Parts: sequence; C-alpha cells; structure tokens
Amino acid sequence: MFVDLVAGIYLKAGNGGDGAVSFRREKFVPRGGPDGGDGGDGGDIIFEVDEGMFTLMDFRYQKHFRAGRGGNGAGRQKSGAKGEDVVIRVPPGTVIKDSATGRILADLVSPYERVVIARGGRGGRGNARFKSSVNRTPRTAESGEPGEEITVDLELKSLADVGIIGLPNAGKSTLLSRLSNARPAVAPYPFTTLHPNLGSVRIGDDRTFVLADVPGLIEGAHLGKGLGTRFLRHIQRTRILLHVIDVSAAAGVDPLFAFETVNEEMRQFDPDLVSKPQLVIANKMDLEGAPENFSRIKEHLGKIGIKVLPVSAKTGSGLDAVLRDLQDMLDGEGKRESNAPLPSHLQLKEIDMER
Ligand SMILES: Nc1nc2c(ncn2[C@@H]2O[C@H](COP(=O)(O)OP(=O)(O)OP(=O)(O)O)[C@@H](O)[C@H]2O)c(=O)[nH]1
Ligand SMILES: [Mg+2]
Repeated sequence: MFVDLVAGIYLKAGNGGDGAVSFRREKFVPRGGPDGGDGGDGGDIIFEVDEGMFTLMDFRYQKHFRAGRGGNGAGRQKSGAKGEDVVIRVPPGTVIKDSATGRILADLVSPYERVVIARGGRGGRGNARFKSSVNRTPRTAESGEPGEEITVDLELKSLADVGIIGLPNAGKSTLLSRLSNARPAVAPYPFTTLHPNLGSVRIGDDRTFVLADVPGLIEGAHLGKGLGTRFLRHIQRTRILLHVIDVSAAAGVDPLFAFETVNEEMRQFDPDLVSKPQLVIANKMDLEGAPENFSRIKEHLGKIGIKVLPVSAKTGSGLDAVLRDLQDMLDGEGKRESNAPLPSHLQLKEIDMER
C-alpha cells in the first residue's frame, strides 16, 4: 500500500540521568572528597533516509517513538550511560513538519542523510563537579534534563526530475514504461494508476533522470473528483512536466480541452506547477483522427510557446525526439538561476476551443 501522508507521530527523546551525590570513603583517607559522577545524556530521536523505502506505510501502525533515558551517575566518579538513540528510517523525499505549527523541521533527500528531531536531555552533573575552595563537601547534584517531546507530521514528496501529467487513460503509464525501467500497470480504462510510479531514464552513457507518473486528473479534481489532486505533491519538485494528451478520435475529448482541464486543476492545487516548463506529448498517433488533432494543437499551443511532439507510446514512434527534447530542457533548466522568473506559458484562455 502506498502512503504519502501521516499525521501525529509522537516523539519523546530520553531524559538525562541524574548526577550522583557521593563521597569517597577509603581506609586511611579521612574525609574523602565528593566523587558523585554525572548522569548520562538521554537518547536522541533521529530520522534517517533509507533509499530502499518508497512509502510511509509503516507509520500508519507505529506512531510513538521513545528514546532511552540516560543512566544515573554513581560514586567513584562513575558517569551514567548515554540513553539509547532511536533511528527512524524514512524514504527519500520525506518532509518532517511540526504538527502544532506546520513548520518544516527537515526535508530529507539524500541517502543516509540524518537529522535529530528530538534531542535527549542533558545528564545532570554529579556533586564532584561542585567542589570549590569555599565548598569542599557539596551535597548537591543536578537532576537530568527532560528530553525533547514533539509531535510531527510526515509528508512524502517524490524526488523526480520530470513529472508525467494528463487525463486518465491518456497513456501516461505506457509512456513511463517505454522510457524508463519502471513497469507500471497499463490498462484500457481510466484510473489504472492509483499512486505515483517512479522510473529512471537513461540519456547518453552516464546520465539518468527520474520520471514520475501520477494518477490522472479530471475536471473537478481539486474538489476531490476522481482521485483528486492529492498526488500532485509528487510533481511539486519536478523541473519539467511531460503532458500526455490522447489525440486520437477515440479519446472523446478535444485535446485542447484536455490540455486546459489538466492545467486548471494543477493551478487550483499549486499555481507554481503551471509555471513549470511543459512538453506536450500528442499520444496515440497510431490511431484514427490523431494526425488532424495533432496539427491543430501543435498550431494552437505553438502560439503560446509550447512544443508538441507526436508520439505513439504503443509503437514507440517519436520517443527519440521526446528524449532529445527532455535532455535539452533539463540542461537548460540546470543553468537557470534558481530565482530567475519563470516564463509564463499558459495563457490559453485566449484560444477559442471547440469543445
Ligand atoms: N493505440 C494506442 N494505445 C495506447 C497508446 N498509449 C497508450 N495506449 C493505451 O491506452 C490505454 C491507457 O494507457 P495507460 O498507460 O494505462 O494510461 P494512463 O494515462 O496511465 O491511465 P491512468 O493511469 O488510468 O490515468 C492502454 O490500453 C494503453 O495500451 C498509443 O500510443 N497508442
Ligand atoms: Mg496510469
């Protein structure tokens, strides 16, 4: 099962151990000095990226994590042991938020990246530490400090370079399976894909990029229709969108209307998504009616600076050009200053569409 949102994970780091009050007692050593050791620090709660994980499913069942308490100090300057840390493994792309404030505490991306989210309490100092010229027999020691306590929400946002979007049944998963190593389910009906799929695509000898396929969007998705827009978070971090449109007569929807519907739903979810560069794939070119529709959307979308490529994900025709363009776009994107203004691609309202 694919789970990409979990709320209310309670974390309690370990309390620090108490410092000891003790005095040295040895034969022939009258009035031995203070020798109470320090308490150990409490264990931390640490999150760590595990590359082999793809979902937050485990957290549906386990929502409480407690790290170990630090040991108490003892006589003869003996320090308490440090409390045991708890290491929680999460998939790459996990965002950790404070449930109370919504503040982002960490955004874990790279393999083995680690972050301490709840810090263990410091151990208290033993009385040996309080000895001074004015107080040779201190009878006080500190208690350990409490470990931090926090409730967090986890959100998984896939780390893909390119996201595939489009209406249900447009051929998104077919395209993903053609271009990448992923083998998503493909079927001749809408809503075959129920959760995002990732695949890695090889371009050239030593370069790869990650391609994500998300469930199809329909009109009203932002209101929860179809599978809604909840999976769009998985393309929020992509740099480029590959917009797949079924241009065959069998699609039963005007391809320009399809284009606008998907963009409108994305805009409702996150306006930043529609300012990402889009490459449009006119898919199912092997079917009837496709060549005419392709010419039409190429002309219309060309006017607003969007390139349309004719493809048959089924036969594989046109895929080389897709890869070439993606490579160019990724190279171009890499060079762009991160805060440079994004081109505004979408002013489709000016086009009168035949619905
Ligand atoms: N003839 C033809 N059929 C295609 C082509 N691309 C995809 N299909 C078919 O279209 C149907 C839907 O393909 P999918 O890849 O499952 O579509 P999707 O966009 O992932 O659909 P959802 O996951 O339901 O949103 C399948 O029966 C595919 O075999 C194509 O280029 N030509
Ligand atoms: Mg699919």
